[in-house]
Amino acid sequence: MNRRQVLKMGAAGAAVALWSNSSLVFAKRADETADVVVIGSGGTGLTAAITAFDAGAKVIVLEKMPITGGNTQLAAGGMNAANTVVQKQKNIEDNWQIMYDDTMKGGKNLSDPKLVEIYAKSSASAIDFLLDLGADMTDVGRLGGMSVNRTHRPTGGEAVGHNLIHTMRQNALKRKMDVRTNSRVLKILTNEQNHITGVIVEDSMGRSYTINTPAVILASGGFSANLKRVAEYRPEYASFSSTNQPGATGDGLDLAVALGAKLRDMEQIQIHPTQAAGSKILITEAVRGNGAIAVNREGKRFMNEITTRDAASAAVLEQTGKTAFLIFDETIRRSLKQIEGYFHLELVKEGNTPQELGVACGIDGNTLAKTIESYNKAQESKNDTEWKRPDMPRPIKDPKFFAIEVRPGIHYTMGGVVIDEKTHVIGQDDKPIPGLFAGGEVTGGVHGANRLGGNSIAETIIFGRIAGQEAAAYAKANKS
Ligand code: MEZ
Repeated sequence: MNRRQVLKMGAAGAAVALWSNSSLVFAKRADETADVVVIGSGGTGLTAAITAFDAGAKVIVLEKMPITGGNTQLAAGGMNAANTVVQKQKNIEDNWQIMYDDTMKGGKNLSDPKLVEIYAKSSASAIDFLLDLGADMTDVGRLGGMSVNRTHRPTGGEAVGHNLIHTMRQNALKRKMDVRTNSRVLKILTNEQNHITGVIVEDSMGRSYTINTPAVILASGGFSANLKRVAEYRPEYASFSSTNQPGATGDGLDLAVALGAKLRDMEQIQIHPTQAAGSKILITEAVRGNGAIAVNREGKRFMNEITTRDAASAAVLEQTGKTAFLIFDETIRRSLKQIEGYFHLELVKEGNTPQELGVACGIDGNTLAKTIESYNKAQESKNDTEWKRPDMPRPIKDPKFFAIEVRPGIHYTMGGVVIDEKTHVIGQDDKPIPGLFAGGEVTGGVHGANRLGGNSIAETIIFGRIAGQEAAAYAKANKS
């Protein structure tokens, strides 16, 4: 390496490089300061960062992975919100109380009612916030366990996560915000009173440095990609694979626990019923929401396809081979752009008729044809006497016919650090740890024993905003 290369590296990495006796010595990077440090750059982290920045705080976002976006960038289904401007335009009647009831019921009443109330009441303004940032939330559908259409997503079937993360990255760029990838937080620092004083960070070249800050927002996500940790809480899931991005390992939980944070509901781990068999690809619940049915190897339906995830996963696991086939047609295919991705990944089998499709899947074609015919009758009469599916938006009769084989996969960790209504992280002494805030999947309490599809994106935005506001105000009051 010559001197010019070294200097270039130093500039690119903001490092302090010294040239001594022909050998390269990197000094420890100089300490820095911020009002608010955000750990994680998924939906919660970027929302919190933008909110704190707009409230006047100097913010640094630290992301351990090489790209921003976390699990949010993979989110496909949509974001739940009640009584929104978009629902009103579409004459959909909804209110926070129904969303609250659906969420509590979906979570088997294990959720923290205070958090769920804030969540449901703040959801409409979270949609306004996203529309103001430039996100597309103008289509509304329904996912499992909801009694009203309230899943907001881009019109035309673009995946919600791609749209949101792209919008947030653009907003961060526009504001010239300090967002650092390949930056892992090794430790959160506190003083004798356990007040936050800073973080120690490791950069992409293995150098550590300190950022002095009075406020830290944990937005580091869950641990569904950490199969060892999952198996510690749920040994029966040891052989499952994960739908998550590889960074979802739960390091943020360790950082918080080291400061005395209290955890809750750690054994509540969600299995998503439809991961493509033999791959890690999540087949979004929106495929069922938009009209697909699920059949078993015998060619028969075996559940209400839009029931809650725990019930759907349990039903799939009871079928022969512990897998199922999602069945849809050209009209459903056209209703959701993401389905094209499944074709590109060669996950889809097809036939010109239901019989042909059955043969392609190794299931009896005549039985499959009868199942589809009987579903179409139920769809037409809006009465699914067999499985009581409440919402059947489209029949399955527009050739070609398609199938994707699916099995359950580890998707979401409902447990995490305990927070209060202002996103303060609560310690073992049941008091807030001063200066430590958290939102999103690293926290527990919103989803109880089972999260409804579309409720996590909502959580990231709602609690990301609260954390951003609270941390910025705290930093202002505690700068010294
Ligand atoms: O909220 C989710 O996890 C979700 C909607 C996933 C999906 O099936 O697309």
